[in-house]
Amino acid sequence: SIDDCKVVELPIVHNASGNITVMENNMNIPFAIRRIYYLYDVPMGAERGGHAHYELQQYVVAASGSFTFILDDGENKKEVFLNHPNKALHIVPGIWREMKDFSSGSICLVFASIEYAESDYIREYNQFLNFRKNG
Ligand code: T46
Repeated sequence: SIDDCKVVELPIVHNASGNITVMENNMNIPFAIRRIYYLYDVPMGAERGGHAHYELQQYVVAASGSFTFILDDGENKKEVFLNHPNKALHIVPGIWREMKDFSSGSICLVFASIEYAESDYIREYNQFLNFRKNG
């Protein structure tokens, strides 16, 4: 459910010349990373997402700027605002997501548990509700 989608604080290695945050399999991420992608140059007012995944889970980070995720498990919805590179949103499988309010120059960095496969997408909201109810 959306209660399993939590914002996790990532460690910061800080010194006078700046910060480093590390994503390392089996250290600070609860799945093995199989793919990384990032959204950028998102025009003002654009909305993305509008789908769920059967298997994919993700850690999502605002590497720069900010944006909002709307998460929906078929029963409840919540909005999560991400605006700092040391905060990761964990999205578990089977969650409908939409994204909005990308700030100018923002970068949405995603660590993903599986390779890209269109067959892992649910792009029809009614099909998503049916999947949530009946598996
Ligand atoms: C999510 C948000 C944050 C590929 O060819 N390979 C890939 O790995 C990905 C992610 C996408 N694509 C192609 C497939 C589509 O033709 O890029 C196009 C747009 O993909 P998608 O509809 O997945 O884009 P978003 O930004 O709506 O969603 C993506 C992720 O799929 C999604 O899981 O949480 O980024």
